[in-house]
Amino acid sequence: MILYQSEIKEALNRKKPIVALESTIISHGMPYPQNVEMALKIEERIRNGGAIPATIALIEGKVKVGLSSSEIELLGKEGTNVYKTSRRDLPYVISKQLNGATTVAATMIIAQQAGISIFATGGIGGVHREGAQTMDISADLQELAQTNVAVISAGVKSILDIGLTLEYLETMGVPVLGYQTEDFPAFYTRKSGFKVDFNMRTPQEIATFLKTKWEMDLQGGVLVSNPIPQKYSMDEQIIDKAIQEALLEAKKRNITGKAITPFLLSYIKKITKGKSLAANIELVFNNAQLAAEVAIEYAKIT
Ligand code: PSU
Ligand code: MN
Repeated sequence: MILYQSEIKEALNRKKPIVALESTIISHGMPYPQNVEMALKIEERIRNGGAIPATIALIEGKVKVGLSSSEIELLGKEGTNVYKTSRRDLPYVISKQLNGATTVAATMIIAQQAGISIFATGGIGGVHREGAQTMDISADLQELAQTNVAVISAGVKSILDIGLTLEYLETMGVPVLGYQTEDFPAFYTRKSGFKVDFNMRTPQEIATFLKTKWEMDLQGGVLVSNPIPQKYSMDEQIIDKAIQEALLEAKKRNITGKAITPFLLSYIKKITKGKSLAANIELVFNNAQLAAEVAIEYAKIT
């Protein structure tokens, strides 16, 4: 059972444009209090863009679509004490009545159940480096293969193996769109050295693509990659060096599994003296803006 904020319930009934937002980015992806500021501001950006924001999380085991500001504050303040919840964790967190922050995968599942097709985030999980040996492949990829939600992200961080991540998506039949770019972006920077499948010039083109896919009953999501704006993008050498150092440190400390991404993010922030966090926040806002535009176009044609 899903608990909807009244504004979202009304928006769903009236088929207004809605953008889903995840909550792991709040609790595990950024430090307090910047995480709470980001979470509140992203909602404002979506509203200013003409759509309704729907931040998704589990509060005392209840599936919530739309959070109050005190619930957002709770997730941000509690940070990694909140249960990082992906597909496999949903029944545990719900039956134990825990607070859970939803990953891209879990947010997609709940968004689809709620009838929300457009979802904005920062970056998705992917195939980790050495993933061919460790088999550390985020459940986000498998979710994109089966759940009908478009995820608007700034590409994939090079803490992951970007090439293998794209190969996996191709195998699973997940289209990778670029917004006004041929290049698949690398989160902190605008280019990864890999190409997107299809370059989309307008939010309308993206909306038409989505409608066409789902009208054909082709199950699964679409990854929309939206490069970080030039003025906020990081120096490639600085970020690459920070990522290398963070990966070494994670290995030294034997950090694996679901803890690895949060560890790398906070370590990279430390090495870059906060620059990576500032870039992360800006790219999230940029994705929210595009997601609002796509949601508006999609609502017009469906
Ligand atoms: N990348 C970020 N920030 C994040 C995440 C990824 O820059 O907060 C989170 C997202 O919620 C994503 C999750 O779905 O990490 C992937 O974790 P894992 O690799 O354990 O599946
Ligand atoms: Mn993993």
